[in-house]
Amino acid sequence: MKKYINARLKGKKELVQFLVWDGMIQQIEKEIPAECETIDLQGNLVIPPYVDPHIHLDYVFTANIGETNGTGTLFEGIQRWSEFKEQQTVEEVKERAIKGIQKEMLQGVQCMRTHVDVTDPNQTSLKALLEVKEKVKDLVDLQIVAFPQEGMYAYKGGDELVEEALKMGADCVGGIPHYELAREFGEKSIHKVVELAVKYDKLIDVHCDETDDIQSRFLELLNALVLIEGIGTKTAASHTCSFGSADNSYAFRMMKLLKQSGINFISCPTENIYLQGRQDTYPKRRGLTRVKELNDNGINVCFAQDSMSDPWYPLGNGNMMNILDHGIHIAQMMSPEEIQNDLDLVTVNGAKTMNLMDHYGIEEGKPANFIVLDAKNEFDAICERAGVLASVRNGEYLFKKEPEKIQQAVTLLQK
Ligand code: 17E
Ligand code: FE2
Repeated sequence: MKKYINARLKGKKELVQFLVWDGMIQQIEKEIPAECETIDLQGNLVIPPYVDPHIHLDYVFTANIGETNGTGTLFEGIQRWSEFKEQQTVEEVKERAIKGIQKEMLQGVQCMRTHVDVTDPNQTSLKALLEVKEKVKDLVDLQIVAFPQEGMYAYKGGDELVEEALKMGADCVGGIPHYELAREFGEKSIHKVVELAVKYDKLIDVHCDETDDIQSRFLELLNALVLIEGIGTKTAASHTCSFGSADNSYAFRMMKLLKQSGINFISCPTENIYLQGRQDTYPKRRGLTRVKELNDNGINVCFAQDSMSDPWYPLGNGNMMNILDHGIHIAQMMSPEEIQNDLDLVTVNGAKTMNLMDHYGIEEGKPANFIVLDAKNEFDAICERAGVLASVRNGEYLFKKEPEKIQQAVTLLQK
């Protein structure tokens, strides 16, 4: 049994204690009299672990292996990846993916959803990621999306590869309608995604409308289909960049329908501010979906990393505070009330998107999974881009570190 004392939970002024036994949070109270090992959290902010609900672990650290992406566009990224992917082995994918997970884990992430390119008759990436998932299962919740990077209907047999991947053990059905050869094929792919999700009882996560082209409105169809099937809350629309460029009257109508289905949104702020707007001169669009409006309308929206050094995006380091900082700037979410809740965008909102709420959150009866930030409150955490002092899973440290210390040589303010 362990007792954590002086924990500052989100939105609470008073410090609390919590008792952990058998990897679970047994009790949260102001004062718990139990005599046992006691860990002092020193008034720091304790939040549920960071969630990265959208990453491509089969792509990480491949940015500079072949030709680099000279135009910085989504489409050249897909082309560069296509040239590269045939040469990779299961062992190489595993090694890179583990490196990517390790990087995120050591910065407080405990839940990840990875897309895996299944447009490969050998299923090299999927085989690797299924092994990795098993290997890391005690350290992170890892979900796998069967993602047809080169389309479902852009060549023959694409849809069958997605179905095969689901049978092999992928958790979610993916799609890329804006990349299909014609709008009708994009629509067909969305129908197929929903059909497969129902048939195999899987979650849905579609790369949806990752373009500035306002004619790309596959979100509308995806939302309508999952609404009718009653599986909106099991569905995520990733990127939805074109919705950020959409006309207000269209968005107004959509907001109501999106709320009705319970669909979740994943925005990748660093990725899409970098990839989108490439055909604009000036003014230049931001490429992000309507994060602030979705949030204001009570629609679940979260942020994700998407890439770590891949053909789409040269940087990316798995630091969710970095993603959050960019996201709230680009989406303009910095009112006092928004700052109070911004951490939700990289924690609980991601967990909801991943359908993890049966075991996610700092509550009695849930696993003792949490991180300790080097900050005393939400404002300081965001303003200072607070580091993660510790990550605890099932009551055990994944890591802990000392707060940063500087030796001050010069004093500016004299008493
Ligand atoms: N693939 C894709 O279609 N879009 C992206 N942003 C990445 C991969 C990273
Ligand atoms: Fe992606």
